[in-house]
Amino acid sequence: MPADAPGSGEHQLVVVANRLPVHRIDGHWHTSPGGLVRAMLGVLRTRRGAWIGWSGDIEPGPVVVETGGDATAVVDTIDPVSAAHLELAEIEMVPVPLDASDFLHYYERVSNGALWPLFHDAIRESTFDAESWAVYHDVNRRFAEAAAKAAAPGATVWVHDYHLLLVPAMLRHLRPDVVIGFFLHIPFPPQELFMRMPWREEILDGLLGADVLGFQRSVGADNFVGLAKRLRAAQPHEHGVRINSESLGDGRLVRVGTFPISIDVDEIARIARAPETKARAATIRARLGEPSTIFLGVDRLDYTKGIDLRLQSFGALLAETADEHVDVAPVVLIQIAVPGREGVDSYIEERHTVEQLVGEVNGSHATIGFPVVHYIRRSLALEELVALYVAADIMLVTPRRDGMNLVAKEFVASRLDDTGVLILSEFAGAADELTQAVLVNPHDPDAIVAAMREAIAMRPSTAGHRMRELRRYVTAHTVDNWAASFLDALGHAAPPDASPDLVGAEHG
Ligand code: ADQ
Repeated sequence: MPADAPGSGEHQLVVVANRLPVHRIDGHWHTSPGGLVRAMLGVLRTRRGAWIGWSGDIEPGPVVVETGGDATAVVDTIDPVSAAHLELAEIEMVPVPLDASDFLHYYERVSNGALWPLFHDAIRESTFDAESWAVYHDVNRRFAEAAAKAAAPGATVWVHDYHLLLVPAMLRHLRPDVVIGFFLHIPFPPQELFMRMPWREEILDGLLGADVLGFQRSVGADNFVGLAKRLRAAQPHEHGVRINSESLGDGRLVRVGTFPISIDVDEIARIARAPETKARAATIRARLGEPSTIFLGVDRLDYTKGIDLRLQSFGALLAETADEHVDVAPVVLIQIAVPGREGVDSYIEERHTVEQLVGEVNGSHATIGFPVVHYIRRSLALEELVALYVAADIMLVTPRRDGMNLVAKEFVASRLDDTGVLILSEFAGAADELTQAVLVNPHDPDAIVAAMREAIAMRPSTAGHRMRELRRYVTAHTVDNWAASFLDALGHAAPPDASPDLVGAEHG
């Protein structure tokens, strides 16, 4: 499409994300859980919105590639468009089909094998290969084309996350009339790590196609601005950077900001308040034998989340207290882990590491009928998760690195009586906001043990004061506020002649 092509779509707001906000269970489509989806669907409904993303089905394609697992198996296909329509009548769902080769190269190899580890401080080695990158590029182009087709003249397009780093510039080329936002859910790495990326200039140029670039933490925004200066001679500006290159749109302002994501606080509080949830929490405590302290971890089974680190420290805590004959027992840890990305080797290894540690700690400290670690590797309904948040005494959130970490905020929002202690990694984005948590360096095993001891020993009045402060903060910073502030920034980026409907008018 030529650069001056008129808008061909009818949607004033278009969300572009790797996944559509629906998934299929037993052949039926359901809206995916999570505050992000709820917040975005709310905004899309009020603005004649469209959502562009992958349905999760792998289409039969011309290339079937060996992965060593069954991740590329071709599955049956039902028409995701019509099925999704049933669930989300007012929002247009635009599926971008992926075949087995796309899934392997775009999703597994580049997104989760190269970008994810590097953007999380290179805590696993990234693998870079040109063939996979070519597919990533191609898939990004298809997402950009779908967005270009769906967007009305002068529309707002909001692109999400590391799967789609090239989309902003591709879309700007196709549709210079639209306002483009990009939000990165994961950390943006320090310059020296980013410089390892073979495709560093292309990624930077891709992002610089946006009008507004949002990051979880200010450190990520600063890292980005530093790189844009270093690699593209961009001029720092009060609100971001000014482009200093013909091909990227000379003189154009790219706004760069910090937009810490949050949760649907009302939804979590509503569930926490329900009598069934309280009853379920009491049952959980009773089933565990009324322990003095319940530690809880809830994570995707991902090496960034530091599940192994907390298991090791939990084992060390039990060993130390046994040696000291200090009576902190019975103390238990419930670890919920959602499986995922099982076609990527480092995830298979992480699962083995975690499961071996669970066995070791239980082998050393369990008694008949009383395991000390209760490990559940499956996805749970939100109601069950909240019951666990309510039942627990101490929440362990110890990622090696995390963009935000919504579990920390969900725990806080569940603690309606202001009891409980949150132990939170300094390396989670949430640490910038949840400063009344017990902040810990998860790379230091002794520090985690010390934090666990501090949390166990914390006076109820101190814990109550800290939880009250945390809850006040989370209640005042919801996912709706987050979406509104990003759309507001996009409104400021819109050209002055854009219609008020396009510029975040309802968020003022
Ligand atoms: P994630 O890495 O997926 O997200 P996180 O922010 O912790 O991580 O969110 C996980 C979500 O999954 C939570 O809402 C939680 O309730 C849910 N969940 C966890 N375990 C579950 C289980 N067993 N069953 C059901 N649900 C479960 C990425 C970034 C984060 C960033 C978010 C949002 O890596 O840093 O906070 O995006 O931007």
